[in-house]
Order: sequence, then structure tokens, then C-alpha cells
Amino acid sequence: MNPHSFIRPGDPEWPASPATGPFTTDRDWLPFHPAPRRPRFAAPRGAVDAHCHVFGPGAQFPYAPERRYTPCDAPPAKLFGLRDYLGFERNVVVQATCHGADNRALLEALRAAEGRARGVATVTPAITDGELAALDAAGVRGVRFNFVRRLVDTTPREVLLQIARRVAPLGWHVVIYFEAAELPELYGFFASLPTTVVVDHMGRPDVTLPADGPEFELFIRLMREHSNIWSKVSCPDRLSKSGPPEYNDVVPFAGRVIASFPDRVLWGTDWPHPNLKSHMPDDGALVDFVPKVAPTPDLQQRLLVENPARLYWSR
Ligand code: 0GY
Repeated sequence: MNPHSFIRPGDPEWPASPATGPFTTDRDWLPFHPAPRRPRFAAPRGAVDAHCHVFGPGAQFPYAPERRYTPCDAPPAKLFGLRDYLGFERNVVVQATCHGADNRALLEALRAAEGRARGVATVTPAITDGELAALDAAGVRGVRFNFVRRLVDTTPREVLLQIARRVAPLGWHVVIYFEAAELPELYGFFASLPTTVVVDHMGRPDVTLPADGPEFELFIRLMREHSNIWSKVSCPDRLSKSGPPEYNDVVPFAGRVIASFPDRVLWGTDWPHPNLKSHMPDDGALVDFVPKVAPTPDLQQRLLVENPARLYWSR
């Protein structure tokens, strides 16, 4: 795939197509935005969208039998077209649960990106050292552990710890996805992980509670007490009750995390936005959320360029 075959917003082929192959997109599936606007905020050179996904195409990369949803197809050509359209340079593609532990769609995205993407995979303990080495060579730099019950069955903690110990020598990190209500129970386990740990979407706080209240304070404490723990300040669209395009109720939460831990934060679009039910965000508006929570050029540079470069492109 060359840059000319990327599909950008505004191109006739941009709007989402249903799942191909033997798959039928869920009836209530919200496809990604058909016409996102260009952001007003100009991302710094080298900016990384550090949380996004690819789906299928189903005819080529089948959705997993154990999946909890069947999305629309969202191929790498569109992800990289969006990257260029939004003024970003690189991506971190996170394995979506609809592909289970079959990382082939992710690997195709890494191949097509020609060095401009890194990956976070899902693996089982059955993976061999040779297979881990092949993922590493393809650009995978982490594994994701998902604790969100609507998305996956529970994996025993000993199994997850075993996987974390296997990937630690590769210099990989562990991405964790959970809901804030689960943090008290999971706190000790997260603190015990032997790698860098990256929390998705600030641990999904309830943004109707105060950003300096006890629930979010526990998350801040997790990061304060464990210098190996990072956070993505992503997905205001998933957390907000005040809604688009400003997502103002999420600003104090993301702003607090960035101000407190400016060297351990990442940002991503979350395109193609799996499982949203209330609305589909405009990706241009999501980019414009960045300067509201990272108000200075220095914070923006660390959030969008330096931190992801250190975690994903240091070798
Ligand atoms: C996200 C959020 C979600 C889905 C997944 O892999 C996935 O299916 O991550 C969700 O439904 O909250 O980060 O993309």
C-alpha cells in the first residue's frame, strides 16, 4: 500500500462499509464519522495517534468467533488516510477484541504503515517465544489486558502475570483497560505488574464525580505511587455526559493527569470508535480537545511526540 492508496475523509470511498465476508455488522452499530472536519489545532511535527484500531476487512481477516460485537470494516487504508488528514504522522494500533488473539489484521496494518505504526497485541499463554519474536519484528511493543466484562471473558490473574513476565524481557509494556469501579479490586494486581503499564482512557472515571474526589484520587494515587504506570488521556467521547463537540466535563480529569504526569501520558483518537451508542465523535473535534487539556506547546510536545516516541520508537 502506498500513500496514494490511503483513503481520506472527503474521498468517495471514505464512509464506512458493512463487514465483508460471512459477517453482518451489528444492527445497532454506529459507523465512524462520515465527514470529520479538519482540526483547528495543528499537531506538532511527529505527532502520534497512540490509540486506534483496525477492523478486518472481514473477508480478509475474519472476526473472532468469541467476539462480543461485529463492527463495520475499518481497514488500514482509511486509518492512515485519517492520520494524514488530521495532521498526525504515526499511529499505535491496538488489537480490538473483535479479533480476539488473532493479530493478523493488526500485523497487516503495521506492514502497510512502513514503520509509521507500532502495535499492541492480544496474546494467550500458548504463544511461543518464536511467535513473540515475530510480533516484535513486525512492530508490536505491548500486550493488552482487558478487564471490561462486556468485551471479554475474565482471564485469571496468574495467566496474565505469566504473559507479562514473558513479554517483559522484550521491553514490551502492558496496556490495561478497566472501569473505575473495578480499580479498588484490581489496584494490587496492577501495582504488581513487572513492566511499564499503560492505562486506557484514564481508567474510565465517572466524570459526574469531582476530579479531585475519592474515586479519581485513587487512580491518581496509582500513578503517583508507581512510576511505571502511564495513562492515555483519550476517549472524552466515551466518558462525557455533557457531550460533543467540547466534552467539557472530561477536561478537569484529563487536564489533571497531564499536569501531574506530563512524561507518562499518551493521546489517541480511538478511531474507528467501537461500541459507541450515544453518538459518533467527529475526529477533528477530538483533536481540538488536546489543547484544552494540554494547554502549552511543551505539554503538547510531550503528550503527542516525545512520550509515544520513547515508548514505541526507541529502537
Ligand atoms: C476502545 C474501547 C472499547 C473497545 C475495545 O477492543 C475493543 O473492542 O477496546 C469499548 O468498547 O469500550 O478502547 O476501543
